[in-house]
Amino acid sequence: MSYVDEVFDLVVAKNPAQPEFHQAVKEVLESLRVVIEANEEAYRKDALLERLVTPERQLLFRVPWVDDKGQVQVNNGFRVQFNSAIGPYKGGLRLHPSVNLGIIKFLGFEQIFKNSLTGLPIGGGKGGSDFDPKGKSDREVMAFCQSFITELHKYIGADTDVPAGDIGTGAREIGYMYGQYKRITGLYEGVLTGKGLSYGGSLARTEATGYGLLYLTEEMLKCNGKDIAGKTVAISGSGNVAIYAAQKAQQLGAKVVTVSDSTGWIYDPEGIDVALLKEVKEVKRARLTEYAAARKSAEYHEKKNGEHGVWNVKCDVALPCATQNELDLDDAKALVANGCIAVAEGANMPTTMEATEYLQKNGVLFCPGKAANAGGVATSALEMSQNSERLSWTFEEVDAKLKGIMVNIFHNLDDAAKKYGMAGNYVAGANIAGFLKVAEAMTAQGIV
Ligand code: NDP
Ligand code: 2IT
Repeated sequence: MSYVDEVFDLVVAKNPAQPEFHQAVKEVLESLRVVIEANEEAYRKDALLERLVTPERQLLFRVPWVDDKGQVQVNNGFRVQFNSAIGPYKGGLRLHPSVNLGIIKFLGFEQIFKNSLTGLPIGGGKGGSDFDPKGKSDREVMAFCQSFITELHKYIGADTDVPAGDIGTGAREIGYMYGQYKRITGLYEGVLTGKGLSYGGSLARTEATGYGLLYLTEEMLKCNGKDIAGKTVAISGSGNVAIYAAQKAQQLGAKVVTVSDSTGWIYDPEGIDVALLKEVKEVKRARLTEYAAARKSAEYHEKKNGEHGVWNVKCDVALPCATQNELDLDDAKALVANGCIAVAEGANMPTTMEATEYLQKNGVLFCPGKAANAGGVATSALEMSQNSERLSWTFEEVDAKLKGIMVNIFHNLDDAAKKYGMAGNYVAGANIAGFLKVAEAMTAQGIV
């Protein structure tokens, strides 16, 4: 049996009931087959793949907190420090009731290659909790965040592990966590990114993932003889990534006609009103029904039977920006039938493997999340740099660096795909380019 197949079987056997982790590993290992097989004995002797798929450290902890009724609640806390070959662990914290160890491991594993692709010195990590911030008061969210960081603070630091936002973790949560970290340790350091501007945050970090997604999409289209201007874009989600993806798409001359949340979706043929969307989601923390109520041109559709809705709308470019496995084979068929030319993932692993293969086989340009959404973590690394030198850069400076990084990422994966005989396969290109740097660093550092 080939080394790649052996290691995949091992991952399934050793990590039962973690389907998302298996899925992420499978996609990466399939892409790496050609690289590994060219040098199989050396990699096997060093157990390089076994080390790559095994986190350096996994922290599981209890998070007790008191709700507004005086009742004690208990959540599970996670931090997976996956790989530090090229820099301190770096990656977000997800707060969502669906969070479990397998989901955090899939996200941490993806983060290794994403962070490598940015070209910046950051290793891979991820964390979070099954806490649901929805419907909680600010005081309850603060109580949770303080309890969470009271345990986690022992294992993180500006030069060891630097968490940030993800689903359910935005500026409010990062602020509460930062305050508690500082109070316990007495350190005013860049231990978290996505901080507020008044206490060490970076300009453009809020916008970075969505903007970066569009910079990369623009470059991918350009290199394939196409232009983002004038295109119709379907976006899923209505959180941090979706909002700033919609804003940048419009600035680049595209029309965004959909957004969604976990209960429903909007079709707005006149183009999404981003200012209204921000008011509904960022200020009021309300449902999309409020967007529809305030805008005549918008249709609201309730989600039924797990359907995803937005992918049935006619579009040129699709940008999944909500969560994993939200674009399946039926959705891919609908996109192709409607003439979609490009899909770029704002979320982590939003497209199933079958859907990805179908899109690629049907000539749709497809850029995976570990490249397309890397602008968020790249700008987090720029926040770390600013914190280290105790200076703040202008919005224009950070935005220009972000754009340079995204354009560079696209060319790196395009070149890697060509070099290994898979021109246009950006999934393979991203996995190979991300892997090679990490593998070289792991090999140079010996058996650790
Ligand atoms: P937010 O919490 O700001 O927004 C998440 C959005 O996705 C909401 O609209 C939410 O709807 C929807 N959503 C979440 N879970 C589900 C679900 N299970 N089913 C349907 N809809 C869901 O998160 P972000 O925008 O930060 O993150 C979105 C994606 O982008 C995630 O995959 C994340 O890992 C990825 N990402 C984020 C980065 C960042 O910098 N924030 C960087 C790179 C990737 P509702 O409000 O109803 O739950
Ligand atoms: O998935 C991701 O890359 C993030 N949630 C951002 C991580 C970060 O450290 O900014």
